[in-house]
This record gives sequence, structure tokens and C-alpha cells, in this order.
Amino acid sequence: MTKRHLTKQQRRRIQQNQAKARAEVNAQQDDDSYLSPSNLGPEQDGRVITSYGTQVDVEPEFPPEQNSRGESTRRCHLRANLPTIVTGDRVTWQDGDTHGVVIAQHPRKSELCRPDSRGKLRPVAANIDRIVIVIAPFPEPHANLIDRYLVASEHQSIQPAVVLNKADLIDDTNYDQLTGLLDRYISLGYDCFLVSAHSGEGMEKLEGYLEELTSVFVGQSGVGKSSLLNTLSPDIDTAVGALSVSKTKGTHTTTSSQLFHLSNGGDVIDSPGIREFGLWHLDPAAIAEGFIEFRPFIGQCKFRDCQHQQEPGCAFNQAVMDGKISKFRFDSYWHMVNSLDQGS
Ligand SMILES: Nc1nc2c(ncn2[C@@H]2O[C@H](COP(=O)(O)OP(=O)(O)OP(=O)(O)O)[C@@H](O)[C@H]2O)c(=O)[nH]1
Ligand SMILES: [Mg+2]
Ligand SMILES: [Zn+2]
Repeated sequence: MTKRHLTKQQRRRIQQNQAKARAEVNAQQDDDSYLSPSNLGPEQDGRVITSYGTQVDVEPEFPPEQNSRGESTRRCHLRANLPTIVTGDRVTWQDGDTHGVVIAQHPRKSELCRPDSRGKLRPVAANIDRIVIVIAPFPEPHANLIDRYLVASEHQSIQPAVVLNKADLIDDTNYDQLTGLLDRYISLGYDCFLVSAHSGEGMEKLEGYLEELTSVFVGQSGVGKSSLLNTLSPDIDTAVGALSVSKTKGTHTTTSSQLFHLSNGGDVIDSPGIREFGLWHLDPAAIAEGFIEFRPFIGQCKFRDCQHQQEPGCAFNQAVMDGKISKFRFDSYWHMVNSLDQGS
């Protein structure tokens, strides 16, 4: 490497940057001073109800009044050096005059992660028992997005379910396509529900399924995740968006994941809608493991390094021919594998 001499201008810029960094550290220290333990209450356990990035809403584990769980929520700052805190996290925190401070994160039982735009895997919800994939006649479901969520659920050992909402919009024009789609997942053994947040159809059964557990509602924007929550609990009044042109431009009504309590003891995390769910962190073999019906055929191909394309003796291709793996799902697998190269 050649040694470089700095110009006067470069040296001045470096000095300016260093001064700026020092000022920021000082400001940070000033900012932290009011977080000193003397101003804060005792350490207590709590659960993160909403995460805004640098701040979170925490609900005490033992709220003063047992019946007003949601009302005792406190806005908290995060002590420096904490790992990413997400909705559903259990934490140790201290209350203060104007706001509380989260001082520790408890180990997670489970987490739903997805890669960000740079491919780094980030948690989006923690301590969940079920991932409820919501689809609807409109916006039209993408089977590949459902499969991506299923692969992610299988990898994180969280039980998934598929909910087809807006049953009231099913008519002769889309009946075959939608029931065919749902049947595909029913035949794989996944829990599936046909519901309508508007008419109430199927909602009782769905509510029973969510009892006593923590679930996260995921899926495209506009499928009615927040509407389902509003119908599930009359106490919940979360924002529901009009299905308009803006949806196609990627405007989401729900912008941060939020945890709600149902009267039957179930907790549901409403999450912002997404268009894509990258799986760049997985390799083709790991993706194949996420397709539950592929599992009996893994390691059964004639060649150990079989790519499951057109090789002779490929157990996957044979299973497709025998009807043991559906063509739709095999195509979906290939779609995911091919997208790994493109980083999407
Ligand atoms: N016909 C019909 N419309 C519904 C139903 N459920 C929700 N909608 C409508 O679908 C639109 C979107 O609903 P939201 O609940 O905001 O959808 P979301 O999935 O939470 O969307 P994001 O927060 O953007 O991810 C609204 O106009 C709802 O009124 C239903 O069961 N039937
Ligand atoms: Mg929403
Ligand atoms: Zn093969």
C-alpha cells in the first residue's frame, strides 16, 4: 500500500469529524445522566409490547391492576449495549419519572427473523409460539411468499398456520383457485382457517386456536391482519387501512409490530405487511429441509451432490412424478433457490 500524505484540507476535515464525534459522545453522556439508577425505581420484569427502534413500550409482568394490562404500559429508553430488542421480548426494566429504562434482555424462547435489505438477519418478533400467515382473495396471494414463511417457520421451529381472510369476497371467479391453494396446505398437514374479519365467519375457531399462546400475524399489506385483531377483541382498536392505490406503492398501514391481548389469554403480535421475504441466509439444502414433504427424500438421490435438476436417480424428481411432492411446491422451491443468486 502506498503511503498517502494528507492535504491541509483533508487534515482539517478529519479534525472537524473528530470534534463532532467528541461532541456526540458528550451529548450522549449528558443524555444518559438522567438514566442513573438513583432516579429510577426498582428492577422489574416486563414484556415489550411495541418496539420503535430506539425506544420501546414495556408492560410490567405484574401490573398494579390485573385487569388493565395494556394501560400500565410504559415508554422506555434502552440502556446502551443491549442487543436488538423486539416486540415480544421479555426484559428487566426500571421505571422513572418521565419514562423507564430497559436494562437487560431475557433469553428468547423463539424468534421470527428476516433478513434486512443488506441480507443481515434481524429478529422481528420474539417468544412466539405460532406464525399465522394471513392471505386474502385481494391482494392476490403469492404461493411463494406463503412457502417462504413456512420455510422460515420450520427453520425456527415455530408452528405455522395459514389463514385465508376475506371469505366474504370469495365468489365463482376465485373459488377454485383459493380453495385449491388452501387445500394444498391442508394436505401437507398445516393448520388452515377460512375466515372473514368483516362477516365474522370462522372467527370463533381462529380465536380458539390462538388461546393461551403468543402468535404473530404476518403477510402482505392489506390482507387484513389488523382487521382480524379488531374483530378478535372489541377492546383492540388498531389502525386499519383502506385498500387503495397506495397499497401498490408499498404504503403500509401498520408500521411497527405491536402485541395485543385477547380475552382468552392469547397474545397476538400484529406486524407490518411485507412484499418479499428474503431467505438469503439459507442454502438450497436448508431450504429443502423447510419443505416438510421433501424430507423423506433428502439424501435418497443416486448422486450425493445431486442438484435435483435433471440428474438420473433424483429422488426429488421421482417424488414429483409419483405425486408425492406437488409440482407447485417443487416450482416454489426452485424459485427460492434461484433467487438466492440474485440476493432477493
Ligand atoms: N371484504 C373484506 N375486507 C376486509 C376484511 N378484512 C379486512 N378487510 C379490508 O382490507 C383492508 C386492509 O385491512 P388491514 O387490516 O389494514 O390490512 P393489514 O394486513 O393490517 O395491512 P398492513 O397493516 O398494511 O400490513 C381494509 O380496507 C379492510 O377493511 C374482510 O374480512 N372482508
Ligand atoms: Mg395492519
Ligand atoms: Zn436429487
